[in-house]
Amino acid sequence: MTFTKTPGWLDWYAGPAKPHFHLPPGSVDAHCHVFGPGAEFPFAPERKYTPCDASRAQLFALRDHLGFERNVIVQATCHGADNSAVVDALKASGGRARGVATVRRDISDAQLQALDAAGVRGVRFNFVKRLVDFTPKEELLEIASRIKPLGWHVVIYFEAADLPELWDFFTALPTVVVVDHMGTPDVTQPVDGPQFGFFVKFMREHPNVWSKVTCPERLSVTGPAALNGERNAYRDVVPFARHLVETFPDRVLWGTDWPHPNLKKHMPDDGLLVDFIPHIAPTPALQQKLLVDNPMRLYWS
Ligand code: 0GY
Repeated sequence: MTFTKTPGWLDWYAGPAKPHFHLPPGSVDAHCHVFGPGAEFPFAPERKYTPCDASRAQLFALRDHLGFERNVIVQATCHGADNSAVVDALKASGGRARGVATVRRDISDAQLQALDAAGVRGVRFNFVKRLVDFTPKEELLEIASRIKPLGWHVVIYFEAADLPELWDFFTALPTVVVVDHMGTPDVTQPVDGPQFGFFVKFMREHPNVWSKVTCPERLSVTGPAALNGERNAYRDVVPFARHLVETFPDRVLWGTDWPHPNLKKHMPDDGLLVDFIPHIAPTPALQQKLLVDNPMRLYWS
């Protein structure tokens, strides 16, 4: 099957810089995706966007170029609840990738077991309306209760404005809960303002909640421009990510978000994204937790 990309689609950047920052040995890119290839793994009929292809081989080449050891591959919404492309990548990774799937309530126990055997360790519940249709909360709670015995966790993706309304549902989840992209703060608001303060409270009051300190390229208003010739792109996002890394050092994860779905203005250089890390995790001890210890505990133990 051939697919036509969504108009205005930005393809991932093919010539990333070599990072200046040297990742600690064993680092995990804990949020990335594969797209198709569409001819092999068709995109889902219910998708809200049609991306370019981004194959497992291209992901693994990026992993090696940047200096990562492992990947956590998150099911992208353009594949709906058909996890074949992720499972294929996990199986080809030689144990160096784990996955986060999207499942519906009609999934059988045998299918869950097969996903587990392939390396899936979580399910993603997506509340971003431009990406998915609404799924009833009781269906999600049922899924959460079925994946809990497998030792899996739930990844949640939502927009900051929706956290108050979703709070009761999130706090009822019986597993570890991993928030995508810091709960998508508006970074023009103060880091100690009410919006981000509410997210910090969510993490502080619930020790089962983790956050990915990811997607500066998605959240930034100042953008990728460097200041004073330094590699300090996306600097308006730094205080938010750094606050979480320093406050909850054992509950943060980092990832590239390659191949960066649905960016409208620019496509980041993944090498420069890696150079963002020491700005948000300024000490070797924090870097070790963020990049190695935390993802290994959640995905490989
Ligand atoms: C991300 C962000 C986005 C998309 C998806 O699964 C997806 O389609 O996650 C987005 O458009 O904000 O985490 O990759």
